[in-house]
Amino acid sequence: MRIIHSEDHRLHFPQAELSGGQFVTPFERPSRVEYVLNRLKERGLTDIVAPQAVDMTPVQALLDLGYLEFLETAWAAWKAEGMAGEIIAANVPARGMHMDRIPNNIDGKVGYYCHASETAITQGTWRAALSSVACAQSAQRLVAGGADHAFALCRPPGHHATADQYGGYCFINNAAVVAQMFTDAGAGRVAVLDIDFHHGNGTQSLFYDRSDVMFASLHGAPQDAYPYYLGYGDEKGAGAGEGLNLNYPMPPGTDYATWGAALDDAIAKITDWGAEALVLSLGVDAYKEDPISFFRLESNDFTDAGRRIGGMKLPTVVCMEGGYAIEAVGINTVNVLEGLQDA
Ligand code: OKP
Ligand code: ZN
Repeated sequence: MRIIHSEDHRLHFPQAELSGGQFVTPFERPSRVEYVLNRLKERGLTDIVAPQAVDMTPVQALLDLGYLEFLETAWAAWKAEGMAGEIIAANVPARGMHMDRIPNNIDGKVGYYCHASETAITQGTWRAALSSVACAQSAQRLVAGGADHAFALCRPPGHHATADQYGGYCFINNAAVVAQMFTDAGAGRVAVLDIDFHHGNGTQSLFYDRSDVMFASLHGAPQDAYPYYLGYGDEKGAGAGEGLNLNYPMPPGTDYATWGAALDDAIAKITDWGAEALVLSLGVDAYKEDPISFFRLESNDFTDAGRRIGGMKLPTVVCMEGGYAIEAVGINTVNVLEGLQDA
């Protein structure tokens, strides 16, 4: 399996994340990628290449142009306003306020385009986000060209990013861009399967009313887990997308028996629907030791999950999402990839 990786992910590393009322070193940090790369090499997965240049056409087709412009220019505007630190949202439009009037002031704009203030924007964030989507796009081209699988070692991750909001460590929704590229190329049915511990609210919202992309997500129940305000089981899609959004919210302490049953259900529905291609949003934060999550998967469960997903025999683009138990991130990620290949 070819792996697409860019060093430019390092351009995004905020000094701090707001967590529990304190500024802490971000959980989503560059060393996560190092652990994955080291494990890939240890396991003989050494076909690692840099991405081709980013193609903005599908990105612009899918996302809000004002949002993209904001991400590209926010740092300069923030600094021009004399702000001393990194960009952190301190205000957001809330109940009873205008949701669709965009302020001129950069501090107001930041809140408009942000849904979670733990995520900072830095000088290099835009370029890092573009390198991440470039990895995903190169992986898509390989799979569209006939490869069974390709792994985009995306960082920053993408699944919380919507058409016009960043948050949850995500800026551009890499997996959604891949799905869009498949449909642009003529695929009538593309499935996005999201096994990150957190609900893929961005991916859900981007495809909620579309008949050509099915979205299935296994995640911590929103009553108990970020992103809190989306991801309930009764969110089933709308209009032409009715029935094509599948949420599997699960409670604290969920183990592989329960999680694996949800996975099997999602796999059966993707298969019955007749998906032609699969995008796997691969977070490994369902792991028992993850510092910000509450499922109980063991490392070998990730291998089994990879096998079950690989059993669909669909052309598959894997996009890296979350996973914060730093040393196990490499093992668990590569376990999924090996399971996929073995299936
Ligand atoms: C991104 B991905 C830590 C709370 C962190 C945001 C979690 C973002 C997860 N005190 N909240 O889905 O792994
Ligand atoms: Zn996650």
